[in-house]
Amino acid sequence: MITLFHKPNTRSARFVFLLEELGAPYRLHEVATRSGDGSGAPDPANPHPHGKVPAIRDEDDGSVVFESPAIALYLTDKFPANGIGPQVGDRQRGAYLSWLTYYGSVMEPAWTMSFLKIETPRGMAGWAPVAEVMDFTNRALSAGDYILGERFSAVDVLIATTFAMFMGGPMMPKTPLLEAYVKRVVERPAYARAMAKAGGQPK
Ligand SMILES: N[C@@H](CCC(=O)N[C@@H](CS)C(=O)NCC(=O)O)C(=O)O
Repeated sequence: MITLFHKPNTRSARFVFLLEELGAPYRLHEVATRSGDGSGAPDPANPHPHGKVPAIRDEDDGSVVFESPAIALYLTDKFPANGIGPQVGDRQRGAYLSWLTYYGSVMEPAWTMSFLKIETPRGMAGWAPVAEVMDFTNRALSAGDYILGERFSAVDVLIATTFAMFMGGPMMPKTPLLEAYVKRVVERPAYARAMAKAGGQPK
């Protein structure tokens, strides 16, 4: 049994989507967090070190996992049956790990810098400018329906749900390719089930 520490309309909603895709046994533990306007406070019941969501606890052994790429990897390794996360020995494992990490370490900082209108210091920052990130992503999606080609994976759960929210703004120009990609992902039955349970789309 997986406990997902969750708050509606946040990044944790996409883990309801992933858990639904995986057919994993889970329960939601709704917690309070700080909000962007400075209101709210971390919930002492939330095991995330910074009081953020998502975090999960695996009730089988008490393991706590935080940070979205780590949670995605943990869950797809633990529940491998439907192939949403390429396993060790799969030729796509390397690409899977790279994209999960790229999402957290490159895409998110690039989008945040772009939102804040701060230029990425080349040669110093560990990520790349948003235009390069979007170019790379568009090129990946030109080769197949999903980031890993023809195979839907947990990488798409992270990336497509982000595009669903922000595409069309200056940091994520809308392209027919990205629009079709988002539609393909959010039309999955697990997404509708998850949004009904999560109390709102990821933000
Ligand atoms: N790097 C974290 C980010 C998590 C995060 O910032 N979550 C937001 C909600 S979308 C949050 O909990 N904010 C409350 C806070 O910053 O205290 C991840 O990808 O899991």
